[in-house]
Amino acid sequence: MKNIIFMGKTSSGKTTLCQKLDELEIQYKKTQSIEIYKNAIDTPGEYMENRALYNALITTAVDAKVVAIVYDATQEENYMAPGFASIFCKETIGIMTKINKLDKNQIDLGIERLTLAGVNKIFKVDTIDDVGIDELFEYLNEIRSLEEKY
Ligand SMILES: Nc1nc2c(ncn2[C@@H]2O[C@H](COP(=O)(O)OP(=O)(O)OP(=O)(O)O)[C@@H](O)[C@H]2O)c(=O)[nH]1
Ligand SMILES: [Mg+2]
Repeated sequence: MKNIIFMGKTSSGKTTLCQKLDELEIQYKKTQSIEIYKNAIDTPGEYMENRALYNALITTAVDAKVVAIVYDATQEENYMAPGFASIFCKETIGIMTKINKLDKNQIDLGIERLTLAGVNKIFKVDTIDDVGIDELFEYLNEIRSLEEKY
């Protein structure tokens, strides 16, 4: 079982997070289908943008301990339906990316949307500038060690 599955709209920063977690070179690569990394499961943005593809997200999420909704507040559209997190029946977190590019209004709106979607916890990160990544990784290590303990 993988630690985390990333889902969120196109260009929200899912693959970049996968590369960061696996300590790979950060390199742009459009995700065309579900991809398995050492520490994470990556999904294409289209799966979040098209409700007909939610089933693929639900079935793939079974193989992860935590669901992460990756939210890019530099994009105005919101693809997260209220209560979206409840379809997974497992710990669901929100990760707001590109935080260094955001103003306060964008951050507040992002928090409101992620909260409405039903996430348990929100991380604010900039994967490229290495902001907030340590907190996210610490949280993932905690999840991993809890799992080993019980
Ligand atoms: N400044 C900044 N750029 C980011 C961040 N995360 C991702 N990017 C950039 O955003 C672009 C898209 O990132 P990806 O990680 O490929 O996005 P994705 O969510 O995997 O997109 P799809 O595969 O299309 O679903 C790339 O050019 C990244 O370099 C971030 O935290 N800060
Ligand atoms: Mg991708």
